[in-house]
Amino acid sequence: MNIGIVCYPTYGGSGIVATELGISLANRGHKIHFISYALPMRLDEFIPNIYFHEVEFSNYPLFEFPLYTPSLASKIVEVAKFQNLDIVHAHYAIPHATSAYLAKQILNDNKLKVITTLHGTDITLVGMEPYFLPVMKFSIEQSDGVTAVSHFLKNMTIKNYNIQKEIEVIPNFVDSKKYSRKINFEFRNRIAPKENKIIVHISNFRAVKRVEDVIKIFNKICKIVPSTLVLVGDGPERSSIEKMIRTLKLEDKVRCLGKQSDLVEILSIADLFLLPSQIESFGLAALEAMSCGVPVVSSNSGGLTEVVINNETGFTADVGDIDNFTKYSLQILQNKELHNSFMNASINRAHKYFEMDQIVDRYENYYLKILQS
Ligand code: GMT
Repeated sequence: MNIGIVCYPTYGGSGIVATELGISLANRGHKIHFISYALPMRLDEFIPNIYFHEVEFSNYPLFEFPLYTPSLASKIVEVAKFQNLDIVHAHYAIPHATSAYLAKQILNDNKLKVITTLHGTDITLVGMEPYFLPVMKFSIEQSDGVTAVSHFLKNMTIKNYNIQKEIEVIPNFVDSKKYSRKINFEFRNRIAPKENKIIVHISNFRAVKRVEDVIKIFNKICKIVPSTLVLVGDGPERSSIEKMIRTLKLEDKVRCLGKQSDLVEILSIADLFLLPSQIESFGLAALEAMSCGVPVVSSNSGGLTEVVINNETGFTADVGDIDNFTKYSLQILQNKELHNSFMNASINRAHKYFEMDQIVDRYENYYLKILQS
């Protein structure tokens, strides 16, 4: 198949899923055309069957804001026409599903199918704003196929947008060959003293991730168990988080690494992964940690409970319940037997239910179904 993938190229789950899916489909012989305003993050080497088409947009002085939606639609029209696309797969609805709809109308080609994958805040937060809602509802309903990354997100979409359309749940995935525990001891000893436990948090440091809670929980843990906190990622909350670390005098115990490309090396040295988000439609970072054998303590909101199984692969707690997050974290860090059991259960769950090949099969079959519709 000739498949156009429209995604955000930045450090975020939807872009990562789109890129890994595209690479995997390209390895299966499909021709994949990425369409975005910059090269997606994990697409930094030449891969046969993968092409990148950059969306350019005007900065003409009359426009106070960049007009991405029509520029993207025009680029989709061009790529679909000259590369003979069968499918345009839009990851994250805003504005990708809208631009894809527009492109299909312009092409007036019923054979071209538009598939939209809903990822998270496009439904749970941003998409609910009154200035987006009618356009989102319309764009989702007009897509030839719609998938959501969790049952939670599917139900929320139906409820919030009153959508009658069938939504297929295809969960996110992990490449277990890549995401497996490989400890680099030299790196481990550079990050923390030998006797310390290592706690990791990875996110794009937005308010929804509640990174402040990570610091509050760690501040309690490190008073009981010698430990080091490793923070990976960057975003709007980073400066205030670093200020909080200084105020609490935790500078010696917290490593703020910023954006990192080799997450496996970092996850492989972790004893615990913390994800206290306000809401997650799925929680890809938790799945990648589990695949590397790291027990996760997360909030019990949204789709996280479809990934992290309470008292089996880790623990889940109410959003903002710092005491319980701390209690559960300490249980894992202080009980080797429990840690090992959660570690094995995490690896098994990641591989049994979320293995890349199995999920990419599901996307491939879904494409075929929509093409025949
Ligand atoms: O919605 C976001 O925060 C952005 C989005 C993204 O594009 O990075 O993340 C969402 O999609 C990921 C991939 O499907 C999910 O693993 C994340 O849980 C989800 N984020 C939220 O729901 C907050």
